[in-house]
Amino acid sequence: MKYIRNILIAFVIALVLSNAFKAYSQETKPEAAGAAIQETTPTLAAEGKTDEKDAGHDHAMGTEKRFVATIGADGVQHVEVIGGDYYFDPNYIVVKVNVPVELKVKKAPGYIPHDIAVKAPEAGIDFKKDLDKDWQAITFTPTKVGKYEMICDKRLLWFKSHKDRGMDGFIEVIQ
Ligand SMILES: [Cu+2]
Repeated sequence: MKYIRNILIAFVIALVLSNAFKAYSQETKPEAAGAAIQETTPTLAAEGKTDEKDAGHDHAMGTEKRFVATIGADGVQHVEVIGGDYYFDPNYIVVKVNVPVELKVKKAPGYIPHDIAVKAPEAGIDFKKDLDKDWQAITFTPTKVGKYEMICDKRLLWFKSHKDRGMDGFIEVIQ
């Protein structure tokens, strides 16, 4: 029994490592492309250390997916967000101030762990939840108009954070 378990563990480790390697080689690919290497952006830009938000996104879901919440018959703004590798859908949520929000979150299929976090206690929004394959509800009432960052704060070893990979969005609270 122990033997089988060890094989399983080794398999999972190999899977994680191979995925990490794949992600890493995808990241470094632009540097290897072509002879005109002087023309391309310096290596530092590929590290995701740039200030321009979009430059750090190396995934297909870099575009904004906006969702404007409406107030339901129950007086609550219902919002659903799915997090996957490496995106939030939607990634730009607009809610009204001083109206309760029920944010339902879940994880898209896949073995990479993700969470969703907003740290804006000054606006009544302060949560962090590990995403699960089942829907989980987060409730809060935004109390201050503004734009608050929503991220996945996971990171595998020394690789780029999930936030830098695209798990980065906003909750905008409007009047
Ligand atoms: Cu994540």
